[in-house]
Amino acid sequence: MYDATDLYREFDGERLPPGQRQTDGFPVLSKGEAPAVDREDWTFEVWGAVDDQLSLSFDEFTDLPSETQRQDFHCVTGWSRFDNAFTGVTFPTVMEAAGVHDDAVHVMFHAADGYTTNLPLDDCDRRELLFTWDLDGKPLPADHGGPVRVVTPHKYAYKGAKWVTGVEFLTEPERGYWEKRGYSTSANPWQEERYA
Ligand SMILES: Nc1nc2c(c(=O)[nH]1)N[C@H]1C(S)=C(S)[C@@H](COP(=O)(O)O)O[C@H]1N2
Ligand SMILES: [Mo]
Repeated sequence: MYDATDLYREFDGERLPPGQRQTDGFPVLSKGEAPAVDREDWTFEVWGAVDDQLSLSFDEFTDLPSETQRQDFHCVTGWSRFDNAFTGVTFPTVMEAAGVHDDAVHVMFHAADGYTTNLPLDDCDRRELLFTWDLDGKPLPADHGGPVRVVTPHKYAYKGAKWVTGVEFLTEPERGYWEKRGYSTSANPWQEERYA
């Protein structure tokens, strides 16, 4: 299994980022109710600055090359959950499938509940940014974003859209749901980038 739990070394920090405490549970944080999406109706779209717009069913998406990674999860409200095993497709794999244009610099993630979140493309083009459907060997629970969510162990977890429905490649930065409300675009937990 690919181990992404030591990526904190890149950010000159400790495994537990400053101001965080470790939790054994897995709290649920959403802006509203979990939307009812099942694997059969789920579609994944890629659009914007790409050669090939994608529209994939759950079976088509999970047929892309996938892997299982051990990852930590850091919530901006102050808790971290260590050693989650997530199975999914990496962001670079999606980039390759869509053929991202050279002028793409930014990314917007879209979700079934209307949630959006943005990141610079360089922060997304990383192996540990996963589109995952399986947590600790079981289908990802709906309240944690199943059928498929994004996880961003190098960022606070609000960058990881639950119930993800698509990725938009942008040639200019735009702000997502929490970013418009004052949260950080870069969201590096080791720099405590909580607010803009
Ligand atoms: N679609 C969607 N994704 C979302 C959210 C949301 O409200 N809707 N909340 C974000 C926030 S603020 C956090 S901390 C994490 C929480 O993930 P969890 O509920 O699995 O702990 O999901 C993120 N992804
Ligand atoms: Mo959050």
